[in-house]
Amino acid sequence: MAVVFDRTKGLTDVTTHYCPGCTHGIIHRLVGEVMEELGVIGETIGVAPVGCSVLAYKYFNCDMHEAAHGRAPAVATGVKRVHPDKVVFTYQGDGDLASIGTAEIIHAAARGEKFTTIFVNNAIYGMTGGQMAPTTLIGQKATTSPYGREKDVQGMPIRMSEMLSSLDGPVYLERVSVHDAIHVRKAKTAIKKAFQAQIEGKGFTMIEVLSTCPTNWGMTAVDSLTWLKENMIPYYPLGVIKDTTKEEN
Ligand SMILES: Cc1ncc(C[n+]2csc(CCOP(=O)(O)OP(=O)(O)O)c2C)c(N)n1
Repeated sequence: MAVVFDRTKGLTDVTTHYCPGCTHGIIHRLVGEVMEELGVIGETIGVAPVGCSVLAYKYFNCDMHEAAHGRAPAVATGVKRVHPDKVVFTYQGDGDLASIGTAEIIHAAARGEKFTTIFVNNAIYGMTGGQMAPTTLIGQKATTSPYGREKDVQGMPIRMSEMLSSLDGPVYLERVSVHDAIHVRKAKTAIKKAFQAQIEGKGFTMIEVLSTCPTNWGMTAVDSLTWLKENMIPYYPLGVIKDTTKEEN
């Protein structure tokens, strides 16, 4: 019988701990497929964050390094500088990257560190029980904003990709989504392009992936995909935010 779909060799043969409907699994698969298609599984070192994807080191079939909360870009900086021939990526949630780790990502991007960040923006702190993140939308309920986020109280959500695009260091920043099949394919294309840019020795690359958290959003898996599309994309527009990969180094 013909094999029409197989698990990527970029992932280990381990059942993940993610909640039903969580999109971390899809994003893991895309990163795994990209590593496999580029033939770099054995050449890649990933840095796992603190957050729901804290156990990512068990799921990716490449070498992995754990980092303290928000510090993955600092760890990746050290790893990439010691091993400039390796493909290095960080995998970070919005609490990790846009809150406790804001300084690390800004300075790594500003320095143009030559690694790739996969930024999983699900607009909430998932692991710790649904607290407000810097990316939580206005009106969105969280355990620390039970009446919904208010502009005058918590300020406006941060668009990290746009913020980083003001720096000279990043060479490629794109925001993608995984709420339907077409966008999942586009997300993979973007992740592949970022890895390729890194392999070509270009500077900092980041793919922001709009994601769901059905458990902490209090929705079914299907409703959360619709909520993402109708609420997150208008505030976090999809597309290339910065791309200088075709310019000379
Ligand atoms: C230094 C430190 N501060 C706070 C925490 C608690 N903590 C663990 S995960 C997390 C937020 C995770 O949210 P996010 O990065 O958005 O990832 P998600 O769980 O949604 O995938 C926090 C605040 C911690 N582990 N370490």
